[in-house]
Amino acid sequence: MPLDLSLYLVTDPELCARHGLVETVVAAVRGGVSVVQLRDKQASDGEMIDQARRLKAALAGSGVPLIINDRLAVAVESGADGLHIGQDDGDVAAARAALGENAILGLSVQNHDQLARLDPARLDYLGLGPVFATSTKRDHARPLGFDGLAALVAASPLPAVAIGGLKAKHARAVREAGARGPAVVSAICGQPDPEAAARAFFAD
Ligand code: TZP
Ligand code: MG
Repeated sequence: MPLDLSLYLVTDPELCARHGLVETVVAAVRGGVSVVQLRDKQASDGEMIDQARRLKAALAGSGVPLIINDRLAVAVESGADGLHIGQDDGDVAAARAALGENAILGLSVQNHDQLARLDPARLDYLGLGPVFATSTKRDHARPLGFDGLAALVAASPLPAVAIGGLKAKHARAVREAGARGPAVVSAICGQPDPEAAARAFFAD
C-alpha cells in the first residue's frame, strides 16, 4: 500500500497519558491520522516493545502503520511497520538491512547539507523541521519557517512530512509548502478530544 503521510501522529508519554496511549491513538486514527510513530525517550526497550505490540493490536485493520522512533531493536522485535531515525540515531544502511525491504524507514532532516548526504534509495520518507520552535522536543534545530520548509521540500528526493509547533490552522500552509502533511505531537496528544483535534487538520 502506498504510504499515506497526510497526518502523522508522534506520541509523547506524558501528553498521551491524559487519555491513555492506546486510547489517544485510536481516537486520533478515527479523526484521520494516517501514520503513528511511537516515541518515548525514557522507556526501556522492553517497555517500548510492549507498548508497540498493544498499539499494533489496536491499529489492526485500520491500514495505519506503526513506526518506532529511534530504536531499531524495538522495531524489529515488536513487529511494527517501520522505524524513524534522526541524524544521530545510527546508520540508514544498517537499519534498512535489519528491517528488510518492506519496512517503512524515515529520517529526520533539518537542513540542506543533511538532505544532500542522505541515501534516498534506502528511505521511504523524510521528517523536515522544526517548522516552528516547540517545547515538545528539547534542543531542536533552528526553526525553518514555511519558506525554509518549502525550500527543503523542493530539494527533497523523497515525500516529506513537516514537524515542529504545527497546529490545525497550519495544515494548509504545510501542504502548500509541498509537504505531504503535518507531523504533530501536542496538537493531538494531550488535547481534550484527540479525535476532534485530528479531524481539525482536514477542516480546509
Ligand atoms: N522533532 C522535531 S520537533 C518535534 C520532534 C519530535 C516535536 C514536535 O512536537 P509538537 O508538539 O508537535 O510541536
Ligand atoms: Mg531520534
